[in-house]
Amino acid sequence: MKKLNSFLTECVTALAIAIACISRVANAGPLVTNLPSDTPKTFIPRTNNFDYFTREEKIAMRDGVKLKTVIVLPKTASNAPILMTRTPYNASVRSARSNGPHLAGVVPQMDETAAGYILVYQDVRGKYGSEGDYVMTRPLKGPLNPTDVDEATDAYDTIDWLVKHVPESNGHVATIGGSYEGFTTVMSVVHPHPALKAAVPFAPMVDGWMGDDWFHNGAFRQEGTLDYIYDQEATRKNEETWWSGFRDTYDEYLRMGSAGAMASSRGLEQLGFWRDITEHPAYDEFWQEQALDKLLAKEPLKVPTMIVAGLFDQEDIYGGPALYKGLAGKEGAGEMVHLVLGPWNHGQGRREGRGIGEIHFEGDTATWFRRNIMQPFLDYHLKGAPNPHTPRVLAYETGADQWHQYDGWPRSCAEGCPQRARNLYLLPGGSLGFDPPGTADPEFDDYVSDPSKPVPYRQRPTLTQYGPDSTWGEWLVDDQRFAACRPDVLVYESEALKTPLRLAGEPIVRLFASTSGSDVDWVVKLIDVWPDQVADQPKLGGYQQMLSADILRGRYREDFSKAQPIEPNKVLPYRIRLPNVSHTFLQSHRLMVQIQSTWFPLYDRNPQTFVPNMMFAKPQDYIKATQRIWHSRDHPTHIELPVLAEH
Ligand code: PG9
Repeated sequence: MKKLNSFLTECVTALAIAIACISRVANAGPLVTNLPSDTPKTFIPRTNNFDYFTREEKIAMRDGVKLKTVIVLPKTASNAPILMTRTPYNASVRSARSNGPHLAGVVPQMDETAAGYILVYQDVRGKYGSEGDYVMTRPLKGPLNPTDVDEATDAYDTIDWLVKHVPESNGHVATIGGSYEGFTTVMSVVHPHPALKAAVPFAPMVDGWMGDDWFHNGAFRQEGTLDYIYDQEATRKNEETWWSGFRDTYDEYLRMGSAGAMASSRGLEQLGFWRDITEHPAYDEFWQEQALDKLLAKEPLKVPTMIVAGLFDQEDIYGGPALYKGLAGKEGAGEMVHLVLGPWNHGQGRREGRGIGEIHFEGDTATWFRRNIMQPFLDYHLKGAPNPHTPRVLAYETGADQWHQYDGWPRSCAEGCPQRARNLYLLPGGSLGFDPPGTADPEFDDYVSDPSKPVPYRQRPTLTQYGPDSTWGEWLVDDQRFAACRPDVLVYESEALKTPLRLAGEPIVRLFASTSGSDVDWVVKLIDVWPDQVADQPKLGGYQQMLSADILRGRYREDFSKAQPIEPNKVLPYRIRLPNVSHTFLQSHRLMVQIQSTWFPLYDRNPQTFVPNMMFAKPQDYIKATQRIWHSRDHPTHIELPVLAEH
C-alpha cells in the first residue's frame, strides 16, 4: 500500500512539473495579439458602475465663439438645480478629481454640494478647450474691453443654453467658485440671466492693485504674479510653465535685481498682461475701471450673493470684504448680500478648516460652514427649501474660536457689542499702549533699510509658492520671531493683557515717518504674542502670530493714481489699511507691532531712490536709507484698532 501511495505521489508531481513547463513555454510567446489601437472595442459601460454621467458640450456665445463645457449629472438628477463654475484652470480637470464611479469623490471640494445638484464647469474663452482669445481677468465691456463680450455675457449665454438644453434641470442656476473662479462668479451677477438664483464667490479677486493678487497698495507682488502670468498666458493649455533653478527664491530674485529684469529673463514682454502691468504701475483708470467692488456698487444687485472670505487669505484677502462693503452700503434690508469671514487661507473655505500651520481652530470650520450655512442658502434659493435665515454676516473669531452673527461688518453686531476705535500707540523703549506718548520721551526710533539685504517675508529658504514642499498657505500666520531679531525691523510690544481684547474690523495704521531716501515702502504687522509657555501646544510658547499686515508704497502716499517722490527727512503722515481681523487677544497674550521696509521676494524691492517705474530700476538706483518712525506728542504713530466691547 505504501509503495502504491508513493508511486501515485510521484506521478502527480511529474504531471505538475509537465504542466508548469508547458505553461512557461506558452507564456513565453505572444499568443494573444493586440488589436490595432483604432479598432473599436466594447468595454463595460462606465454608466453601469458610475452614479453620474458626464456630458461635454461646446456652447456658442453671442459672438459665435464656442466654450467647452463639462456637465456632470448625478444619475438620479431630475428637476435638479445647476451649480456652475467658470474657470481658467481646465474644466476637464476641475470636474474630475479622480476617475472614479462616485460623484462625491470625483468633484473637487464640492462633496456636500454635489448632492442632488447638476455641476457645470466651463473653460473661459481662450483657455484649454474653449475657443477665442484669453484676456487676464477680462474687464467688462467698455473702455478697457472694446468687444461685445465679457465674463458677464459669457455667463449669461451659458446659463441661457443650460436651462434650455439640460432636461434634468429645474431651470435654476447658481454660480460658485474661488479666486479667479470667484472673479467669474462675481461677473455672473452683472446684468444677470433671470435663471441665476444665487452666487457664492469664494475669495474673489476684486481689485488686483489695491490688495489682491498683483499689488498691495502699489507694492508689486512679483513672486506669484510673474510666474502666474507666464503659466496662464504663454499658451492656451498651460503647456509652458515657469521654470526655476533655485530652491530659495530669495536668492533667485535678489540676483536678478528688478521685477522687470526677472520678467525679461523669461521673455514676458510678449505677454499682454505683463505689458499692462508695466504700463500701469499706479492706480490709474486701467485698475479703477476694473475694480469689481466699485463697478458692482454702481449696479443694483439682483442675485442673492454669499461672499466667502478668508481671514488669512494669502492671495485675495482684500476682495471679499471690499465687495461686501461696496454692495451692502446700498442694500437696505440686507436680503441679497451676505459675508462669511472664515479662519481660512486661500481656498481653504472649500477644503478642511481645522487650522493653518501651528494655529488650530475649533473643529473643521470650513466643512461646518459649507454644510450648515452654504448648503441651506443654496437649497433655499435653488430648490425652494425652507428659508434658513442666512445671517447678514457670519465671522469666525480666532483666539476665542467661535462664530458670530453680525448685522453688518464691521459696524455693529447682533449681540449688542458696539465697536469703537481705540488707538494703540507706539511708545519709546519698544512698548505699545493705549495712552499717547508724553512730551519728554525720545521722539523716534530708526533703522537702516538696505535693499541689498531685504527682510525676507518668511523664514528662508523662501520656496516657490506652489512647489512640492511649499507651505505658502501658512505664511500669514507665521511666527515673526525670525524678523523680530533683525536690526532693520522695529518691534513694539505691550504688557501681557489682564483681560481679553476683542477686535472685529479693519485696523488702520496712522504712521508718522521720515526717510533719508526719496521713495520708501512701509510694512506694518499686527501680531499676537503667545505666553512664554503654552502647556498643551509647546510650539506656541512665545509665538509671534501675525494677524494682519500689509505694505504701502510711499510714492502713493497722497494719491494712489500718481507716483510722487518723498521729500527726504521730512516727517510725513501715512495711512495704511490693514486686512480685516476678527480676533481676541486672550488674557496673558501681548500685542505686538513690527515695522520694516522690505518684504522680499514676495514684493519687489523699492530702490529707495525715486525712479519713474520701479519695475525697471537699475542696480545703481538701489540705495540704503535711514528710516525714522515717530512716536512723539506731535507725531504719535498709532493703529486704530476696531475694538468690540471686551468680554
Ligand atoms: N489667486 C489666483 C488668481 C486669481 C485671479 C487672478 C489671478 C490669480 C487664483 O487662485 O485663482
